[in-house]
Amino acid sequence: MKAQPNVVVIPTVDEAENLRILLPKLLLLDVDILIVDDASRDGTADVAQELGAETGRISVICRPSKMGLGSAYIQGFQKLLPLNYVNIIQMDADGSHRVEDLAAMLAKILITPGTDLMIGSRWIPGGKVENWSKHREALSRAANWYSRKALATSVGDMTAGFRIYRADLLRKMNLQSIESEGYSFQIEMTREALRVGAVVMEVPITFIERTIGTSKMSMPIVLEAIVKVTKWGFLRCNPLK
Ligand SMILES: Nc1nc2c(ncn2[C@@H]2O[C@H](COP(=O)(O)OP(=O)(O)O)[C@@H](O)[C@H]2O)c(=O)[nH]1
Ligand SMILES: [Mg+2]
Repeated sequence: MKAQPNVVVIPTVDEAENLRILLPKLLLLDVDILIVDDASRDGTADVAQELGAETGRISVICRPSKMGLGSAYIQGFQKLLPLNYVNIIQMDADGSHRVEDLAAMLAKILITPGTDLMIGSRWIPGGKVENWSKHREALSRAANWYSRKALATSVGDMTAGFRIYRADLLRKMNLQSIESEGYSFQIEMTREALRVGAVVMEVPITFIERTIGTSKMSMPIVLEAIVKVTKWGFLRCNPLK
């Protein structure tokens, strides 16, 4: 693999039907694709491997069990960094992140060479969420407000999973230190990016809740985020000597 300057990492658990829709659209962009699949039982890895064999632009890491979103991304980044891609993209498999928004983000990062991390943001002017209950929206807004206060940043959507990282930024970050698995993975990565001085740009996107398959997130993952963000807020106010 390495036919393109950009590569999209997509973590998956039981997303075969979604990948059948997403991958052909993504292949229209200048991107290679890496699927990190955690023991899907619906043939997700086969869908990716078949299309990979046809195009030479998709590879798959198959892991033996559901090991978490955070470790899936870290394992993906570690495989890709030696391959010298320029941009490493994070995207969900479930159709929530639109390919047309990615195309706009790639066009924008091309003309803003100083940007180290581009976040596809729901919670800045122009950003939108479709098919979410008021309750789900309130939870995400509250999580982002709390994270901004705890980490003292102005990033509007810290839990966003739709991002373009410059590979050079990921090389500067201490990826070994990242230990979150769920929503807090995105917050922890933002925190680490800011620690190494990243220039972050947010671009408004339209996030569409999935219509196929089910969410893999759970209450323990929400609790992980609350506990971790509170700890980071405390550490910021009381740095360890
Ligand atoms: N490899 C891997 N992928 C995961 C795991 N948990 C979630 N995902 C994938 O991460 C993406 C986002 O998860 P999703 O269930 O849609 O979360 P939600 O959007 O917050 O409801 C999807 O592509 C999932 O298949 C995991 O433990 N391992
Ligand atoms: Mg989702």
